[in-house]
Amino acid sequence: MRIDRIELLQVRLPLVHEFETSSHRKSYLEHVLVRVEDADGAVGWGEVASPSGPFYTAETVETCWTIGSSYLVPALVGASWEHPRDAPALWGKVRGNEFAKAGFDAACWALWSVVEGVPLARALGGERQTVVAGVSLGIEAGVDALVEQVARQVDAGYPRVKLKIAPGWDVEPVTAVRAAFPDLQLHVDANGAYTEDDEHLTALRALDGSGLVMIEQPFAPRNLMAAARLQAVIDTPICLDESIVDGHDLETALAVGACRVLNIKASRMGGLTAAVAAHDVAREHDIPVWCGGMHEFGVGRAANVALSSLPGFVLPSDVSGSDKYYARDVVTQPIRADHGIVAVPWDSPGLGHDVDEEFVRANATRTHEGTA
Ligand code: OSB
Ligand code: MG
Repeated sequence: MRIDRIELLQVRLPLVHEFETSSHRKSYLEHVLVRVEDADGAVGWGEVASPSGPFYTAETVETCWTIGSSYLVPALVGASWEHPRDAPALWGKVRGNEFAKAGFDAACWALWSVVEGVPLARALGGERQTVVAGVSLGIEAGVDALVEQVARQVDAGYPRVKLKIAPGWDVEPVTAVRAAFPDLQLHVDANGAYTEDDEHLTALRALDGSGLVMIEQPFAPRNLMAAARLQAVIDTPICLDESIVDGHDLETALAVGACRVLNIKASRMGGLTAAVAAHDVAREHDIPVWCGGMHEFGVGRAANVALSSLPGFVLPSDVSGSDKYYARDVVTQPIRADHGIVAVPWDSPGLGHDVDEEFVRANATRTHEGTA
């Protein structure tokens, strides 16, 4: 396989509802779409889902644009490869920059599955034709507003709700949501905002009594030992997100007992190839996994749905319908959840969703082209 033309399109879409995490608040997202084309005109799309600012990880849209246009486009365009799992080796000398790489890796998988005539889910080793979606709710102005948001999602049929927490916004909102929804699968995500200070540890240990499915990323990404120490004294499983960027991180986390659940994000790990490998390792260790989200547009969301169809993804994934985030999406059949169930495209080749190129181009804030 050989890609003759690569186009990068930075696209900006407003969020239906502002989203706040422990680090920042956002009202729109700006992702870079990667469009790859072979000599026969077959096309594959990938999405670089980096947040705008360096708060989730070190990358930003700007760094992804620079790395993508200066290093990844030249590494991929005109190169020959057999299978998408071989594509990451083309940019193997580029360190870090996983979000940027992930968009290119996904575009290769999408193109390859189009050319081979197989749905992306099957190309990745997926086995399920539906996946269960959970929703992720940001920090709200107050507890009442949060309970109202949870009620909306429960009414929509989502079986699992994750709440963003931060020091000072933890025990109180979680207790209120738990009181209102005693049987809901509930989990919290701190995005690394806690330390091992007494006050923080007291709050985290208090959450242990709330019947949470997991506590996600309590401590800073590299602080695996803090996660291991907390996991040793609480019953609630700790899930890692930001901490696990490659297979070595996963090996270390498992060895020190830093997590009992893994959030797999292709974006965070440099692509679908790495995500599938992490899934395989987690499965060997009996670690349940689920697919995290980065508020992806339809291209990235469709790839996440395909990934979630692999057998180790046994917990609900953050692949809620795109209508929760965007009034209009970049694909013409937006991803929809029906009572928390999302259909995996199983009969059409590639992503299984057509990209609305006119809409993408109309909303592109900049473009770049590389040809062989
Ligand atoms: O930690 O999962 C996270 C969004 C931006 C940055 C980090 C995270 C998130 C989400 C989004 O929780 C969930 C979704 O896309 O549905
Ligand atoms: Mg997370």
